[in-house]
Amino acid sequence: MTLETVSTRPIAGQKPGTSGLRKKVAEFARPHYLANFVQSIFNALGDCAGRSLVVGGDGRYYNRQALQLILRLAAGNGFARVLVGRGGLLSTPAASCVIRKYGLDGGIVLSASHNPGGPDGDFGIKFNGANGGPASESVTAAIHEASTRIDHYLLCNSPDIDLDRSGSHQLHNTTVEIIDPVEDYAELMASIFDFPKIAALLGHKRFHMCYDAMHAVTGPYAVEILEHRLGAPAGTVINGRPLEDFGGGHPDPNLAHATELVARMNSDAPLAFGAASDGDGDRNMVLGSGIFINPCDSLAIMAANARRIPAYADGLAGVARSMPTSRAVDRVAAELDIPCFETPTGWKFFGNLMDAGRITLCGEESFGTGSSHVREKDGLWAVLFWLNLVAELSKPARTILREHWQRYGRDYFTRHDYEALPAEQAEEVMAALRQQLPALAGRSYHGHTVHSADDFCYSDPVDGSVSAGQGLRILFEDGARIVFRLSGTGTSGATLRVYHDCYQRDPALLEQDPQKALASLIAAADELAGIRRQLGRQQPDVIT
Ligand code: VG1
Ligand code: CO
Repeated sequence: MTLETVSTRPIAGQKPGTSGLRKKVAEFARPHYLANFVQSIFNALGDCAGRSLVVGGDGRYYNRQALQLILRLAAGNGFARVLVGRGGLLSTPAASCVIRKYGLDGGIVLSASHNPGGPDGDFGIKFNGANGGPASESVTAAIHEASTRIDHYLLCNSPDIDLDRSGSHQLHNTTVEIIDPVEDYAELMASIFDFPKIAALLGHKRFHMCYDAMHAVTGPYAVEILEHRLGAPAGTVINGRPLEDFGGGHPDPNLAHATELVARMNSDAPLAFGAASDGDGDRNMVLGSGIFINPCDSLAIMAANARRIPAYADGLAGVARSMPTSRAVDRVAAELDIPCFETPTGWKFFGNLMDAGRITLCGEESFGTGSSHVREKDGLWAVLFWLNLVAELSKPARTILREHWQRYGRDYFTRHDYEALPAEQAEEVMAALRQQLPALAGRSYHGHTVHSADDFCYSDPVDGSVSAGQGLRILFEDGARIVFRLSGTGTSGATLRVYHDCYQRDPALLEQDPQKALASLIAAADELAGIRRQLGRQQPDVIT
């Protein structure tokens, strides 16, 4: 096995977005594209000799080819040890778990998360650091910067490795170990939750649940944990086999995409509990019978009940949510008298708060919830949290949700996405709105008077770093709020996300359809941004 230096030139556009670098498969498959980016990660890290990494992905198309190349590059760069999930698989939270458990220097996760896969679909790559979390903004910037200066990469001319069998391989000075992708993660889950209690619930004749893995990475994890370790009947996990194209589906756990789960929840033999995860296993959707639990409410309920879960019995250091997430968790934090932080969208902003011991739980409206057990959001963890709560409280999920609203009031929330907009047009709409912000206070839109408006700027309380331009916020005098931002995870055109929320504490008004409860705010958002007028869109493409 020889080491080779391959000459290359910078490729434009290798700039990671909200969560790593995401592009069409065809772009990643271009000559030098992936090698350039991976070498840029290594260059940003500095001397890689003697270091250790974990690598794995969500199993989508191009996962295996990409992995083989990354292993050659890692060997070329002198890494001492690289762990790889068997079959090339590792969910995002499992990769975070492995980095932390084995004290590795970092990890590379191959995933475009909830974006569709297949030859015409998307591929993605993200780098996590030694704390197990997504690279911070400064590291991401350094990687991008390295990609603009790259002139060669280092490769070990080694043959492909058998990814499907556990075992050890030597590539030059690098030891590659194929590990069980599920084992460490399953053990971690067993150390957090009351498995015997959940097992009793799952074994109960009248409790039926369904977990939709959407043919993405969580299938093997959910089968092992729910069916094998917790004794749920075989077949509890549906679409459990990871497929390169996710079976043609869109591995995004929401009511629009988890269609098989939704059908089963509403069938003649209704289920008590349903859940789904996304491509790389970091998102979750939780359904009670006849009810959808909004992720913002889910985070608040977890915070309010955390002491009932073994790992959080001593209480929470604090909580955090991304800015567009509703303020339901803030109300719980105020009552618990613990700090509540508001961060920009994307998990990378939670890491510092966790490392500093300032928060235990955090979440985003985009079906992401997590805790300091790893440094990523964690889909299956959230599902187990809910199952543990249902078992502990001996109440159905829908009752837990309704009682929470009765006690704290309800933060109605909805996000409207306008997809595949011409990028320039979307930028123009945002720029026009940004310009108007200082003049908005005092003006009224569909019965809501603006209190204040700004472009969210975050100062990290731990390292003092500042992240500006994180979303346009319009706060109204009645407590309602609208947020506008452009997605940072798409691969073509632009997606405008409009987030609406308002607070209701009247016990008689807690069970409305969010689209109705928020109708005047939705109309206000349209008027403010000119969604129909400027963008010509009559309705959103996706409502969550
Ligand atoms: C979206 C979500 C954001 C989430 C990100 C990554 O980003 O809004 O909350 O952190 O996806 O999720 P954006 O920039 O498109 O709004 V995942 O499951 O891709 O890791
Ligand atoms: Co994801």
